[in-house]
Amino acid sequence: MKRVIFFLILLPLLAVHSCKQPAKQEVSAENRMQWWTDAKFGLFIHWGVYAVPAGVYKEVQIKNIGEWIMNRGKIPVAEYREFAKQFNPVKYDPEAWVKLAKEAGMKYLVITSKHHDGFALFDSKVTDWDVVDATPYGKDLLTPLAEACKKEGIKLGFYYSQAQDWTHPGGAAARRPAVEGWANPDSAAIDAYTKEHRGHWDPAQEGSMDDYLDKIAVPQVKEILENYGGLDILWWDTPTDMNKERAEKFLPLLANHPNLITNNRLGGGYQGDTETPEQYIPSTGFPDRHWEVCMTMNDTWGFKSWDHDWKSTNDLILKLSDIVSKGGNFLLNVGPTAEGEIPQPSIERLKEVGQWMKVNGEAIYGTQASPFAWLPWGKATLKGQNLYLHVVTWPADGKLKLPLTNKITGVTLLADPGFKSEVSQSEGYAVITLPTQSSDQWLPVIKLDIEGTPAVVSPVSSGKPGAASSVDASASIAHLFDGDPLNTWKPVAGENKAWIEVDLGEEMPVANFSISEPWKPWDRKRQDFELRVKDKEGKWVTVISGKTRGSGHSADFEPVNGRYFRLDLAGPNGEVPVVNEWVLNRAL
Ligand code: H79
Repeated sequence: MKRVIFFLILLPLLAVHSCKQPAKQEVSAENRMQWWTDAKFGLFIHWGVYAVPAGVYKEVQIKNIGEWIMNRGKIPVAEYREFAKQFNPVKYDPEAWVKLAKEAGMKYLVITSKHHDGFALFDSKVTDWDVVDATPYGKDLLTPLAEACKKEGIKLGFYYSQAQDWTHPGGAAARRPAVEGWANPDSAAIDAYTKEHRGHWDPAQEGSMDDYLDKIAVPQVKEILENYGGLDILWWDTPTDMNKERAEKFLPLLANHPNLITNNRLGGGYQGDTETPEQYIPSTGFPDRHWEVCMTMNDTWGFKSWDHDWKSTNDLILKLSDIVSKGGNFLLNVGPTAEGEIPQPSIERLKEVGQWMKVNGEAIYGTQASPFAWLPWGKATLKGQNLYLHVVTWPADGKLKLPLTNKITGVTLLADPGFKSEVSQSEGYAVITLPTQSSDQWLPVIKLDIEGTPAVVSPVSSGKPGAASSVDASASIAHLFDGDPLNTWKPVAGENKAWIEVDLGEEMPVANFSISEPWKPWDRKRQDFELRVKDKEGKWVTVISGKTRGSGHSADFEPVNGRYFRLDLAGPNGEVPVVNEWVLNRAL
């Protein structure tokens, strides 16, 4: 229900608010984030009009993620709006969705209140492109969901695409020219138009982005913040064409919600509370930031009828364990259909993950990152005097070796109360004797009671002397081995290839290396690396080579004996390579 009068009232109010300094940064960050860091596991829900075409336009399967079909299929605005007439989620059962999230062991959910197609799942007063005005269903979808969350004790987050909006004039559009076989017969002409028009593909999208922000995005964010009983999370997405001034249009609203958790995707240099690696697990985490991996269960966020590429339950559990062992959260997605049903394969997986969580949840909730730099057989989490060992590869000889010197006073297998085990401790290691087969169907977790805070064996490269082909004046070789993942080594400007070297002091078997790289959201700049070891004749022999992940890299390999190791690096696109921390781990 569009009410122009609303702007007239709202705009002066906003002007007054924007004079105030945003209070958000001033609220105690740790208290505000506590429930979130304890929660670890949440449900992402991508739902909207894109569930109607469900990955098919004009009988052609449109590649890529389903909620991007309008963009990838170059669908004109008027034609896309027609899909809304078939968006009739009569099977929508918000209470069942929330209960499913709960059964999976999730503590919060985040739903797309508006995605890049501009369609609102709520009753927005500033547009008729919403579920109430544009669909036969005609009811706000988020009110009953918010109520169900409150009832079930699940925290509530709304995703909101603040910059990209492909239907309201002036909204941004991130669009590259097509490379695939597009359904639209006017592909070449539309791609040419896209190039000239800020990514748009339909003249109906033209307009001022500032007007769009003032008239649609900012008022809608006010609506979602105020009309649903208070949000716990506001999940921005894609800062396309955003700048500081545009981002600041939203800040007065946020200042009114000091406990709200926001992510790093607003743009304009605002970091928000959380980093948001999308569709990948960072190899070393982000030690100075809260972070959350968001990921799909198949290969799309919004429902696609033809995507059956489901990750296994076991894979999802391993991902949760990996993320939590690095100190992050996991936001796992479902894409309901236009009828309002979560796909059956998603339901099955969530229920199975929930079975695992029922038994092993104490190794997840409220834990801290693993104190170990590396474990060859799995992951670990820590909670007070308990170390949880997530045994990914059960030892064939039944002997689990742990580089820990604390006294171990108890050993339990969470999945098996009758479990018996022996522990021997010597030379800085503990060896836990296990049955030769795990009794957990999925990832078995062993709980240790330990005395004192974990005293772990440092990586063999810690504090060791290094060398490099060159060192920039702002950097230092020692930064590579000092355990501080925030300071860097880099070569002098202009050197896009460089090497770093470490002397371990004596020959020893090495079986893993990791490097952490400076993290810039949306950057994902990959560096080429080649790890080499000096052999008996003094020749450098390759151990492993590849590309980093753009946020670090970690790899296991067959143990190699050596004292001197070297890492050859090449920066992306002629830039200098940069490394924060380089760790070599001894075979156990
Ligand atoms: O909501 C989900 C995505 O739609 C959204 N973020 C998650 C949570 C997102 N928006 N932009 N991006 C992610 C970056 C997107 C890149 C791609 Fe594409 C979209 C890769 C493939 C499709 C655009 C079109 C770039 C290449 C083709």
